[in-house]
Amino acid sequence: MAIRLPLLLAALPFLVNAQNAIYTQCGGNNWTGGTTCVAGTTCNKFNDWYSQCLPSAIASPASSKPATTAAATTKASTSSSAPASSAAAPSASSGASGFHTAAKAAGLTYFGSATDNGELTDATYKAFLSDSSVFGQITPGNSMKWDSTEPTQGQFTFTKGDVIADLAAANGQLLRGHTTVWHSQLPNWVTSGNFDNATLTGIMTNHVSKVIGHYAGEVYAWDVVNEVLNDDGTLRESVFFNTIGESYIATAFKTARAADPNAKLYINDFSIEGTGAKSTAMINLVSSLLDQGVPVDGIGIQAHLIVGSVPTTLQENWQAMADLGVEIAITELDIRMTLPATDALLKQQATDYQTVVNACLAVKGCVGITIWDWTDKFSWVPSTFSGQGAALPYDEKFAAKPAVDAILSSLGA
Ligand code: 9MR
Repeated sequence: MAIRLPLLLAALPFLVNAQNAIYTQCGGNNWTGGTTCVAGTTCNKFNDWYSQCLPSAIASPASSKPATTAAATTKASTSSSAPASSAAAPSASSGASGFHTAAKAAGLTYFGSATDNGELTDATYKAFLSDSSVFGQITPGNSMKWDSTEPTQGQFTFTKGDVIADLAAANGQLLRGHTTVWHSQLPNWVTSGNFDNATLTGIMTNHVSKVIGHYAGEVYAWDVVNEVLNDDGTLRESVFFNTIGESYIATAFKTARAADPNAKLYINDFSIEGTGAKSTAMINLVSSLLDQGVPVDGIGIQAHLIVGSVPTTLQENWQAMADLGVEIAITELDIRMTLPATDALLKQQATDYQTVVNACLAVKGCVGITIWDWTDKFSWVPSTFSGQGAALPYDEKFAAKPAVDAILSSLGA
């Protein structure tokens, strides 16, 4: 599978003519372009708003899939109801669009995507995000953060967060809450208030209570605290740590549990993908919290990765985390590259996405994977890392990259 797509991509220059090229749009509501795909490809309907020219081998019904298609890595642990092998693409379209369906069949709870309010004005984007065979879970990228929900002390605004929550409900998707206590995207009144310990503890618990309470019953899992560790494994200095001390973490979790007893409560961080000082510190921190009876249900691994530099110790590291008895989730996956995106980089990216998916499938307790949005059109990467981008499985024009097929292959689709 990994070989077939690059070969097709390499053949691209010879295939292009008046017909639609591979991986370009070929239909959908309001689409005025051509609807005929080049030889070797078939126009596949993703949803009412988007059809795309895909390799005919992918588009074919399950029975005609090439024997070389990778079989599912059956979820190591999980329930006996997980199929032992790939439930291969049941229709022409799902073979190209069914991340979540494939993830479920492979034993995960969900495959999801981050999103953001402004992006939802793009009808094609919104329609694909809303396809619950593709994404069974969504995360608001910004609209449940402190600066959005309590920009002025004591005045809570849930308008934007509610849009995402309502969308998840309408689509039948799980919702991840992100995030209540974080050093970043805090309003000035929090960071510059010079509050004493008791006052800031009250402010923090009120915030956690109000926000998680507002969404009680709607959120599958909350990133209760985000990025509390430094890269060397020490606790990050923040207004919360500096004023309250380490206990702010336990207090936030206890408050979250009281606000929504049914939500999974996560500690979320970056650079804890592979083994190392920060991962060890995370394991020690969660172990200590659990020993104290603090209600931590999961560790969120952000996974903002770099093409060609994915750690080799993912599975070992995630298993060590899961061995604590908590869930593991890949919460913000993207794999960036130095632009321009070449065939070689896209091929490596596909392999790297597979490495992440395979590691999650192999670890008992790894319940789901969320990509940090699905299209490069709305990726945070280019504005943060100059000269880098192309980090997501779909490009800025919504065309599938090799990573799409690679992810599906790892998931057994
Ligand atoms: O995707 C988010 C982007 O739109 C914001 O500008 C940015 C501001 O901090 O936050 C991004 O999301 C971050 C997430 O909340 C926490 N982990 C890192 C993510 C990427 O920066």
